[in-house]
Amino acid sequence: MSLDNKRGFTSEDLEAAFDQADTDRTGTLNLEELTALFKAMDPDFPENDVQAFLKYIDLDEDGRMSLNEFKLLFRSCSAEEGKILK
Ligand SMILES: [Ca+2]
Repeated sequence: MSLDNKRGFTSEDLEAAFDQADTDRTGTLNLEELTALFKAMDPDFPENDVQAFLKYIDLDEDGRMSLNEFKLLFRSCSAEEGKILK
């Protein structure tokens, strides 16, 4: 996967992170779980941004992030950052 050499997020890393964030074991991340995940990575991460992320990536609009949506989020992030950095 092309992701590996960019940010160091492998598919397995993302699955592990997702798994850890899914504290109630529903297989999806709700806003609360997502907020906790982002805060764990960056304590100053604005909650509004978490909401915006969720809205952006939540294609089926059920208010939860699936593992696939989660992976898409990190993929689109690193792709965009790659563009900006170049
Ligand atoms: Ca959950």
